[in-house]
Amino acid sequence: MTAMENSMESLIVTFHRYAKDDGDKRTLTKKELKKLLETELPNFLKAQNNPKIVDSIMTDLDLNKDDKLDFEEFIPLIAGLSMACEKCYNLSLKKGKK
Ligand SMILES: [Ca+2]
Ligand SMILES: [Ca+2]
Repeated sequence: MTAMENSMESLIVTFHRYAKDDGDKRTLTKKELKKLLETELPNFLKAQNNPKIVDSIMTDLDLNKDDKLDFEEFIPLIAGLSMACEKCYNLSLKKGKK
């Protein structure tokens, strides 16, 4: 597999690993989302410095308002974070060139 295929697979596997906690592996409850963020994205959580961040992520992403995130609702979070990371990456590249 290519690196990109691996990244996609690891997203899917990670989603399901946390989603299966309550027996329904197709969706993340708020509790499962919190555990995923705390374990897989601790630096992101720290940077937010907001105890309500999990609630607001949930509200933002849960398009059909069932208080759960399916994979389709989860992906925009990763896409958004990737875009933010890419900006930081570009900034650090520029700094590096000085
Ligand atoms: Ca679940
Ligand atoms: Ca939902």
